[in-house]
Amino acid sequence: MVLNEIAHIVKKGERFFLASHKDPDGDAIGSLLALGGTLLLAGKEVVLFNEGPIPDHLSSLAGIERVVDAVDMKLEFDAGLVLDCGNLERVGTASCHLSKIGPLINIDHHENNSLFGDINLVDVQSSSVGEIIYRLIKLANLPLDLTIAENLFVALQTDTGSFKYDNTTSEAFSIAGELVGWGVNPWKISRKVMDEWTLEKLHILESALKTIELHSAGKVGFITMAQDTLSKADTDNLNCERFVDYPRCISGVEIAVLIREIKKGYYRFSLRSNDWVNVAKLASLFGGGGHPRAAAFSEEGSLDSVKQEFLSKAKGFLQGR
Ligand SMILES: [Mn+2]
Repeated sequence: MVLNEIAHIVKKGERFFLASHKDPDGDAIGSLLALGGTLLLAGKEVVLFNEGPIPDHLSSLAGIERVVDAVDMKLEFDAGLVLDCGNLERVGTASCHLSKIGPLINIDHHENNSLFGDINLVDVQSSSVGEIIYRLIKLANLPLDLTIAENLFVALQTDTGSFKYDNTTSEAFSIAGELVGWGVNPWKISRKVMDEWTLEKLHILESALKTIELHSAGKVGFITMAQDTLSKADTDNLNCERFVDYPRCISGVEIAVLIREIKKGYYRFSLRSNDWVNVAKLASLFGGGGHPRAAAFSEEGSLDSVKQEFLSKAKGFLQGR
């Protein structure tokens, strides 16, 4: 079993390079810090890489100061571990350096993972990479403390939308329960990483809500954050990703889309589905990817043209219902 093989490598080795995807979410940072934390506690050396930018809501997690965004090419490692990345490019600038580290271990749960590692542990049944890291810690008998438990909890809580998305399995609940047993306070973590907003962010939401529009007989809902309407908002740091939940909750909507204008004529689409559409497959038509119920891609053009193109491709996924 692959997890056994990885457990053996992390037990035996001394120096590890760990990385997770750029534009990180709670799973990318929580898993990175948790695996880094347990290996440090076991007396090993680690480099924790994330290209960033680290959003505000993740910037106070324990151990975040160890995360670097540049690589020292002279260092040598016993293994490289890449977390929560569907392909090696998701790591960003460190990807070419990482490809020279052997063995390269790919730990992920995205269904369109390109299996870029020498060892690939891609478990699409896992709610989060944090869940897989928890199993690795148990199997390898690595140390666990409250800080590591909190970082794992962040990974599970954010990737399951506070334990309500349909990736929330009994296994996810049972691991979360064990982490609470280690002293994790779910409300404290929730306030820290999910449910503590600034007044400024609420005002941005107020403007964004006015952009909601329905298409395809009410099955597609858009919420748009264009630069001219929301120009002052530092949308990355404010973590507006969850604004997509507002069109998603409208009765009859199957595909909800948050469209963010990253720069003039360049849009990031965050997709969610409620019931039957596999948005990972839909996003892959635009060179993106993700999970069946949550995916993303980027597209260039005018706002009208990118919306029209999306709606025409989405049509095929909505038929038959
Ligand atoms: Mn994840």
